[in-house]
Amino acid sequence: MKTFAQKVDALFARHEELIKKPNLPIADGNGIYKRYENPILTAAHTPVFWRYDLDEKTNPFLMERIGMNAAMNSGAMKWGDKYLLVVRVEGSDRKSFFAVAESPNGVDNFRFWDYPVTMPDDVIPATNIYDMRLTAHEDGWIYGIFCAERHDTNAPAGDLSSATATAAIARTKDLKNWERLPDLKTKSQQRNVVLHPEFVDGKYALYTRPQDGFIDTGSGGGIGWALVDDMTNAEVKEEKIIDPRHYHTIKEVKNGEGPHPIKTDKGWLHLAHGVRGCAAGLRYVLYMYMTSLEDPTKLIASPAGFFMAPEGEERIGDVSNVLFTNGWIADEDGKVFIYYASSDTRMHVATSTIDKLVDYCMNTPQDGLTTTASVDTLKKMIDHNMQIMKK
Ligand code: M1P
Repeated sequence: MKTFAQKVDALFARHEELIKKPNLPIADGNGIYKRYENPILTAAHTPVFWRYDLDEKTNPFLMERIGMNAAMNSGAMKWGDKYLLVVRVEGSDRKSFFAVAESPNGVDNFRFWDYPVTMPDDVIPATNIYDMRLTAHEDGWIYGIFCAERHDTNAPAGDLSSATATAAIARTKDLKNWERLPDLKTKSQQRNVVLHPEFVDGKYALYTRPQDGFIDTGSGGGIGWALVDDMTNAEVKEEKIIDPRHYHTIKEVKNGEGPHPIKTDKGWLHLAHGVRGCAAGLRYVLYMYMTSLEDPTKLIASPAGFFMAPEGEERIGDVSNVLFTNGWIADEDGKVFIYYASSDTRMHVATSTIDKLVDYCMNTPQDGLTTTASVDTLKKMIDHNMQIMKK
């Protein structure tokens, strides 16, 4: 029979094997991006010493004491030569928290730092926090904007589900020590708020997602834009919708900015999620768009449909049929690492390049919003290809 020490060694060995598993790109993609064979992070990637009490006296059966449920929606940034994620880890108690994981190459060997992030509370403490977008702003701070969820104090007695969503703001210089700033003041609830990396007209610029309720966006028309004077007391006074929702599209029910856009010489490259309803519930997919460098509120490219949708194992999880993104990293050489979560359960990576993503945005036909328009677009491509194929 194995001793306690041998069982502990076996746990660590299995964990090391999981973390060090090479992750190879899947051949035969669509030419736009490459998916990879394995998820990059799961609940099982969290350190053994987060989950097990390793003291034989207090845990003689070597049982998991603190369960982890998911490693999902992660902010991302390059940190020196490391690819770094601020992961939304969800415990089996349903509380999410942030934890940093780093990789030497962006596609495998992601390893969590020893301790999770200690995020200071705002004046009214939140019950749950999640989905951080990281922005290394030109003011010199790294900002993290995330959702703070609280029980709705106006909910009728006995309603223990109604909640409110607010954009919470924190900043750091080292990703270890975080200064919490007051939550964003807005007229409506907000989730998926993202800080633009540059000043615009001398102000901080935010991508917003106004919503009437915790789940339903209601009258919130899509991804918004707002300028604020001061991040230490951020207030949205005016909000303009820059990427609207539309009937019978992949973003009919709601949409939300992913990570902050990447600056390219053709415009700002955006990655977002779109949601539609169906008999199986809500379906979350990723889509892209571009805005002008001269006027970042001006849409200059809006390819039709989804950029990525759940496939295979990605379709299944705690909240099935969901892809969600809040992190990507563009390397100096133009390679782009797209970090996305599937079904609120695990993290994946896909890779592409700036050139390919710009080409995708600029040259994928727009959504004509009707079947007739879609068939016309399709016929144009077939006609063109018929000429090519005759040669
Ligand atoms: O469950 C899917 C996603 O639902 C929410 O996204 P949205 O704000 O667009 O409704 C978020 O709770 C997100 O974390 C989650 O992945």
